[in-house]
Order: sequence, then structure tokens, then C-alpha cells
Amino acid sequence: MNGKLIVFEGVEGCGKTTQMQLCFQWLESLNISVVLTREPGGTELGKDLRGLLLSKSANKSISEITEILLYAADRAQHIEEELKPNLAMGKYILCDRYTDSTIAYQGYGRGLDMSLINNLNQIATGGLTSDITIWLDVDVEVGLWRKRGQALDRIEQETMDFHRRVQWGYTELAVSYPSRIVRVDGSASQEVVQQNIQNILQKRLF
Ligand code: Z5A
Repeated sequence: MNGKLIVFEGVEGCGKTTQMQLCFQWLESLNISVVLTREPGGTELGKDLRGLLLSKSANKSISEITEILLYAADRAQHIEEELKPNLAMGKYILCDRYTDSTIAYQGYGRGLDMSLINNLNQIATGGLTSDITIWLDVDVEVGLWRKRGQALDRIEQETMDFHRRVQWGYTELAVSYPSRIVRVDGSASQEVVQQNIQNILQKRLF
């Protein structure tokens, strides 16, 4: 596989969508073939799974095991249908969330067993890891404040303690995988954040 898998991670409202769009434009301006995608929801099946997982009102009773299995199913389909073929074509993939989200949300947030999570991630990905993961680090309060006024989805409606555990998960992941995960201060202006990301990608991937 000759392409590159570039993943964006972080708590709600950290700026992933904004920064991925800017990266997309920048990479296209360099004549690099680039694809934008996300988890959950990067395939037709995944869109249905995303609806089930994040629905604001229904499915509140979804069990924690059901939840993680649905994320794993979304990922397995995404990899076969979207990631592997595009990487094989040499494309750069900008992916909104990947395996670290499962560790941060279902592991640190929900407290599910880490060996179960690692096993499921391995089964779903077949060992495909990102070439680089950009972790946009913002305080939980900042991220949620940025999304004020918007209807909150099922996970966003969780307690502040839940979101703080997720944030702690990202902090520990960045320490554990320093060659794969790069922390970027997401509280800076959009322009500064983007410049920092471009500098990192230029240094690490080109
Ligand atoms: N999830 C899980 O639990 N387990 C898994 O394995 C996976 C996922 C894969 C997916 O949501 C949900 O699924 C997620 C985890 C769970 N939890 N929730 N909810 P998502 O990733 O699609 O949505 P999100 O995490 O809530 O992100 P978001 O709402 O799309 O936000 P964002 O993409 O990070 O931020 P944004 O849309 O670019 O920016 C938010 C606002 O801030 C917007 O008004 C911007 O204009 C503004 N903004 C952006 N950057 C800045 C800066 N630098 N300064 C000031 N304002 C800014």
C-alpha cells in the first residue's frame, strides 16, 4: 500500500472537521490525491450504523458491548470498502477518528476492558494502523463550549466526568505511541492550528 492514512482525533469540538477540510485543500493544491472520510459513517452501511450509534433520542438503552461491536463493525467495513482500496491507489486519506477513539471513549470513557478493545481493534483493522495521528488537544470545556447551541448527540450528552476520562485517554495514548500520535494545541486559532499540522505532515510524511 503506497498511500498514507492520516487520522484526526480528539474530544468533541476539538476542530477535526475544520482542520481536515483545510488539509484537504492544502494537499490538493500540492497535486496530492486525497480522500476525506470518517468513523463511524465512512461507508453506506456505516451511515446506518452512525445513525444507530449517535441518534440523539432513540437507542438510549444501547448496551456498552453492543456499542463497541457496532463501532468495530463500522470500522471493518470502512477498511475493506474505503481505506484499503484508496491506500492501494496511493491516495492520502484524511480520516476523522479511528482506533484511538475506541480506546479513549469505550476504554477510558466507559471503562470497558482494554484487552477486549485491543482484540476488537485488531480484528476490525487486520493490523492496519495510521501513518500518523494528529491529536487536536483542547480542554473538554472549550470543545463543548464551541458546540453550544447545537443539539447534542448520544455521546455528547454524557457527563463531564466521562468527557474528562476520554481526554485523559488521549493524553495517555500520546505518551504510549509518540512516533504515531502527534499532539497539536487545538486551542490556537484555526490558521495557527492548520500551519502546525502542515509543518508536522511535511516533516513526517513528505
Ligand atoms: N466514537 C466512539 O465512541 N468510539 C469510536 O470508536 C468512534 C467514535 C470511531 C463521533 O462524533 C462520535 O463517535 C464521537 C466519538 C464516538 N463522540 N461524540 N459525540 P464525531 O467525531 O463525528 O463528532 P464530534 O467528536 O462531536 O466532533 P465534531 O462535533 O464534528 O467536532 P470537530 O469536528 O472536532 O470540530 P469542528 O466541527 O471542526 O469545530 C467545532 C466548532 O468549533 C465549529 O463551530 C468550528 O467553527 C469551531 N472551531 C474549530 N476550530 C476552532 C478554533 N481553532 N478556534 C475556535 N473555534 C474553532
